[in-house]
Amino acid sequence: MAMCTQLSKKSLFLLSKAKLASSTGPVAAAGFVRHASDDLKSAFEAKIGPFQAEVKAFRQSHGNTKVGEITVDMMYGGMRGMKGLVTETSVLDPDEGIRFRGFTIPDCQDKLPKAPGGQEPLPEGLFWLLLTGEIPTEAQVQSVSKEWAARAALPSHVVNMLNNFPANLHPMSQFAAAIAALNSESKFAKAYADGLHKSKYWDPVYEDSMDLIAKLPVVAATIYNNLYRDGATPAPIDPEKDWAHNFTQMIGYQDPMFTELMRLYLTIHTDHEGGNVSAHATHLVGSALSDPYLSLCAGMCGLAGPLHGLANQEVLVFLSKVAKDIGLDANDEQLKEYVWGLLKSGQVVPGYGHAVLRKTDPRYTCQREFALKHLPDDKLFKLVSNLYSVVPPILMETGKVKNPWPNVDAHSGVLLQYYGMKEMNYYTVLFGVSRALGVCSSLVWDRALGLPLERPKSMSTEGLKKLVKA
Ligand code: CMX
Repeated sequence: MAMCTQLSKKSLFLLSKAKLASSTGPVAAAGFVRHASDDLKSAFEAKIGPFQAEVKAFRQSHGNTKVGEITVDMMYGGMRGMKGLVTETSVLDPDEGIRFRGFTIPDCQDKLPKAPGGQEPLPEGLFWLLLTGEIPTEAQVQSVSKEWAARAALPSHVVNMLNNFPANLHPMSQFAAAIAALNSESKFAKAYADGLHKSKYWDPVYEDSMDLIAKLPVVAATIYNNLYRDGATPAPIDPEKDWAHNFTQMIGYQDPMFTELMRLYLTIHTDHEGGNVSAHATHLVGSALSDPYLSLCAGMCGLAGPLHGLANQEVLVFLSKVAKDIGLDANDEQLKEYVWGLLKSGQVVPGYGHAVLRKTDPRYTCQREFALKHLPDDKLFKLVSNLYSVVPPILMETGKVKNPWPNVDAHSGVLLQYYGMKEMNYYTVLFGVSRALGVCSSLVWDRALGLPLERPKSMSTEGLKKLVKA
């Protein structure tokens, strides 16, 4: 398995602080010229001090202010609605959907830099936004693309491990295992063992996060090629191209529209505030000062559950069954009967419902808009559209589903199928590559803010009964 293009360590444009302070002019580094103002790490570092001070002052004035009540039902009910976490990168409004640092998905589609000739936002831009709170320039985004290209090579033990997994090991298990094994490279684990001062933890956590994000497309491509392309060697990374472009080339997809789709896909799946399973698991494990590789591995194991990220696979399994059992052209009555049959057999309708959202997921809407633009006559898309009108009234009729509307996973697979990616078991890996951007940026902030070990109090039913009586 060929290693990807790797520039030498020195070539990474991580300028020393002294250099940054004395120069904002162009800097030549390993074949490309960059500007100090394009350096993500410096932009992030500049935010740390002021935000630490803001949080400190806020806690000093309001540390004892109550922000909510906890009921017995919340404790048994998956902590729904319980305010218990602080996450800076994004906020999910039940009726509006996600805002990344205050920006909606349409805002991001409008404002974030695009690839030359492209229309969809580059995930690199969203990562910059999540980490710094600022919309980056094109030059800043290009600088992130180059940096990720330079950090992408996998250590040989991870390549060997991936190449030796049995074909019946689910792609998400392969993905999570490879991420855990990558922690041989952890700069944080090494720095911690060497006695790094806690005020500096964020630095190697940032470095690990950048390395990890850079390597994920190579891991994902190796899994894809091993399982579905007879072990084809991933194409070498082009340091002049963006992260999503390099990924699509590595898995052998040449259609520029698939690359555009991937840019959108890898942008919209990044972050969904802090309480979802993958984000919460990553944050929780990171709070034990497990390195970013181990923390993300935990998040990916959570993403692999059918009520979370695996729902994108489940949706395609469901659509394929519908097509097989009643046909792609099934009418509304047939679809209604089919959906009721699923519910009566005690199963969920995958891709519908949400623990927080109470409207159609804007991530669904933007994928629908992509489909209306690029594949309006696709039969599978039409089936998905028909289900959009059939399923919500049925879920409402059950009287118990709090959100009958479609979520992100109801739409993503159809777009992938259209461009030839038929392997539905693989879909959650794509979600995972994207989710890493959100949860890693939160992880870096967790360490910059010095957030402690997470350890909520749990109670037994007996103890809770006594508490309620008292
Ligand atoms: N189909 C059938 N029943 C559903 C349902 C669906 N799509 N969504 C919710 N329900 C049921 C729940 O299972 C629950 O039933 P019980 O009371 O019998 O246990 C009841 O409705 C109430 O659930 P809720 O409060 O509306 O939803 P939750 O917050 O408990 O669960 C979620 C949220 C996403 C797990 C749920 O809607 C679901 O299972 N959806 C299908 C799977 C899916 O699409 N997951 C992906 C979510 C997005 C993501 O994370 O990627």
